[in-house]
Amino acid sequence: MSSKTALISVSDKTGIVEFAQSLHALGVRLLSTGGTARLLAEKGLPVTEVAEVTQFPEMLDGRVKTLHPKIHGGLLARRDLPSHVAALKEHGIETIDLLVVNLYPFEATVARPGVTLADAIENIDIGGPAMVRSAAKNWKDVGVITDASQYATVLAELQAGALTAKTRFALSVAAFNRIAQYDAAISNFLSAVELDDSQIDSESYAPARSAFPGQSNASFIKLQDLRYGENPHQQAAFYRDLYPAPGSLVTAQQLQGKELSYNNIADSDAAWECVKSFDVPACVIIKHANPCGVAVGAGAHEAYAKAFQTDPTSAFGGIIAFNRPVDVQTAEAVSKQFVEVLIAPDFSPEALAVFKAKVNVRLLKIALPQGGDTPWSNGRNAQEVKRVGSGILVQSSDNHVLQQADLKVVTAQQPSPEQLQDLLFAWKVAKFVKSNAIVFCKDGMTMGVGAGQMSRLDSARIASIKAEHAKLSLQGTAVASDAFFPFRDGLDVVVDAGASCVIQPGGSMRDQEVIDAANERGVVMVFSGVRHFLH
Ligand code: 93A
Repeated sequence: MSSKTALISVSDKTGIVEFAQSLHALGVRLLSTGGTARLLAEKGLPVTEVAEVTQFPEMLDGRVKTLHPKIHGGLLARRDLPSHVAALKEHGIETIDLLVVNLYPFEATVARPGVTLADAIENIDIGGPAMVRSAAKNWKDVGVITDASQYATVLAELQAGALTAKTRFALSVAAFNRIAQYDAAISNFLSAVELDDSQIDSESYAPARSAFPGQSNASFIKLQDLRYGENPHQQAAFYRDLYPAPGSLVTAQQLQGKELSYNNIADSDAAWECVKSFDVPACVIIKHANPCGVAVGAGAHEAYAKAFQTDPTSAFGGIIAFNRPVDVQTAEAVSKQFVEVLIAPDFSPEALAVFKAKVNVRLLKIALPQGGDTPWSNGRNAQEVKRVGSGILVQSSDNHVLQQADLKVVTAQQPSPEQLQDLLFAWKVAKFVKSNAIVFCKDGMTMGVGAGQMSRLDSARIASIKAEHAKLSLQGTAVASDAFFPFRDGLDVVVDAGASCVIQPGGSMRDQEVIDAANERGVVMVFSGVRHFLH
């Protein structure tokens, strides 16, 4: 590849010196922009500055560096068209055969908390994407590198002679993908900015809420390929939002253990979202996306002991989440059971030592969200997406939080303060149980969970069978039903099992029949006014 020319212009300079050295060793002439040229020259490489080629200095604080016919002509000219070749000659333009660009770090800039609009704007790369598009369009004659991960492949082919057409085309496609992703990041960020007139000229204006949330593009970054999907014959990968909500699963740090599987990730999310919803120390144990034990306690240890008691059989191989740091006492208790994933805001060094020997246990540390109101935490990620046929269903997340004041007591009998506590706890848990959900609770712990049944009656029956298996008495329990009882039979089943109070949305045509049944059986019933279907 002698007498070939490469133009190198990179913001992230990782690996660029070694790559340029290898190009130089192959006899490739190096052109470069200011900062990149300085670095390469420092390392002793012969490099020509773009400014020398264009006979124009970089100007406007670097906003105009490569936007010049001498550069774009060299990238866009078709080598097989005599008219193009003649035009190059007439204007003294030399061809560029390889373009190496990575763009101003827009995504990293706007991911910084408190980023200003001015900072974000300054990090919108103009010349870089323009060159990338030129080179990618002219893929038959030009190779375009947009990511450091491509250096090795490209180098290997150049060392073997030249880039193959196949590789050049693949690089072109990757380049357009990168530009699309970059532009989506810009459009996403700017769509979330609500510009206040008084702040238009302010350099330090920090973006606020989205003015047109519906306009923003969803934009994802691949975190990793997964070994397989829900089943071994399915392929899978894990992507994250460009702007993850603080305290969300993708912000987790894995401290130890095997790679997370597809099902681990799905269940961990269910566990973490549920445990996060409690203010007091809580523990959630998940199996197949459903809680099989949820409890609150004086601390993590007590919460775990109670949660485990709900359904020790199902807890085997479960995913366990805490909303408080795991101490050594809790770690020792948990390590007695088979656990797939353990999630907490932190682990004490002694707790970590307990799991040292259990190399397969995956430990995830996730910082609890601190609140805040940034465009990337207040709704953008609060969208849920489900694939159906050749379409997608999108909805805002179910983030309804029931307040005590929202409750409507519909029976003659009023709830005691303890019953109220248990009803609110049961309701909180029911939101995270797949429909139809029936959840028995007492004293801040689940006593029986019926999940994912096509009939509410069956969920109620299963919940009491589970309590029986766990040798728990359902006498005096509070029950939550995620949707209304269409008939009195569901209520009768839970009261027969021992429930003394029930929370349900209400709103059935036969509400009166169900209320009469509750009065007749002498139990308390309250309406929440909201439903928590979960599929
Ligand atoms: O400010 S720009 O939009 N205008 C340009 O003409 C231009 N040409 C290259 N940004 C431009 N670049 C970008 O500069 C590249 O995409 C790359 O990210 C960066 C490299 O600058 P330096 O070599 O000075 O570090």
